[in-house]
Amino acid sequence: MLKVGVIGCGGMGKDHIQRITQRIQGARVTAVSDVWEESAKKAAELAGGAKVYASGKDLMQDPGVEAVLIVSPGFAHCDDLLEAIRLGKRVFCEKPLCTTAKDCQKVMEAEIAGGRHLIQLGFMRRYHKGYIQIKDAIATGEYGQPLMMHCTHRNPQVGTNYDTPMAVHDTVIHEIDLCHWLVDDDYESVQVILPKVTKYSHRELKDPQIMLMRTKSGICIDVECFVNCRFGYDINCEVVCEDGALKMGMPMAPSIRKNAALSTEITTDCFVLFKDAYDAELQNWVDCAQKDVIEGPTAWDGYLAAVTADALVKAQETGRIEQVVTVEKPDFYQ
Ligand code: ISE
Repeated sequence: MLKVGVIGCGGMGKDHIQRITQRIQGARVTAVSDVWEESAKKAAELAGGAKVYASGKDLMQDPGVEAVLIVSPGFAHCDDLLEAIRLGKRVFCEKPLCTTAKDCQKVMEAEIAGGRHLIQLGFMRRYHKGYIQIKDAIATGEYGQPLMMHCTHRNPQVGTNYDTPMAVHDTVIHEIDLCHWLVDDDYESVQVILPKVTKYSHRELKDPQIMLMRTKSGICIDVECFVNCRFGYDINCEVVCEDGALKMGMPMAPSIRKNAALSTEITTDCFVLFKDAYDAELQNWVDCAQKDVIEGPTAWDGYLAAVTADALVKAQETGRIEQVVTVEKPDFYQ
């Protein structure tokens, strides 16, 4: 039984605690920490009585914590990640790895210096059946080389604190990771096109946006990001290859004939759409602890996402094509 400490007991932290306690095999939550004591205490109850600590550093000293889940705000990740690496504890870290590319690099370097793969990043969409089917189909070689990808990422609505850069950091960050994983390629350049703004947006948010990404081998990806689309949480992905086009089966719901109409439900909630993916990613992390490997997204993926996101935010401002300049991918992550 893997003994897990959870750092950060907000909504997502509690969600993961319930997941581990109720649905994941082979793990239990033995300790929790949060800057808000009340939050930590409530989370400890959800886990069926875990120890409560005031900080991630204290929690990691507990010998009853073999592995940690970092679910605190992004700005707090770097220090806890470095401490976990120093102590040799396995980590599942929610996105982002760190808030700056420089900090992501520091974490990669520390992990490489330690010589063991310890960090899995929470890009859970890689565990969604629809994307896995597309990746597997590409790998058969039957459809030739991928040339283009068309994605949509639509939310019914967002809060008034959601602004233009958040379309990159909060939303398209998923496609940034997914697309390079699907075609096993890294990014070369990006551009953002800003269409007419919807009446449902506000001054600080340009919505919708079209984000373009070109990979090193020349695959062109377009992502429509529309976070006030009103009609649902609508996620689509099509990979156009030389000998065929692969479109993800979405929505995963029956089409219903009734009252002289044909309809298919679209959920409005990302946690409903990706529930199974969240469960599968954590189960995989727990299972991998037995084998001392990491199969999911790594610190390299976190670094690449951070550099690509920075370039996209710059492109939102300049309207120009911006280069994605990374260090060379270390052998450790090949
Ligand atoms: C949110 O944080 C997510 O991760 C959702 O998948 C995304 O659709 C949404 O825009 C984000 O705010």
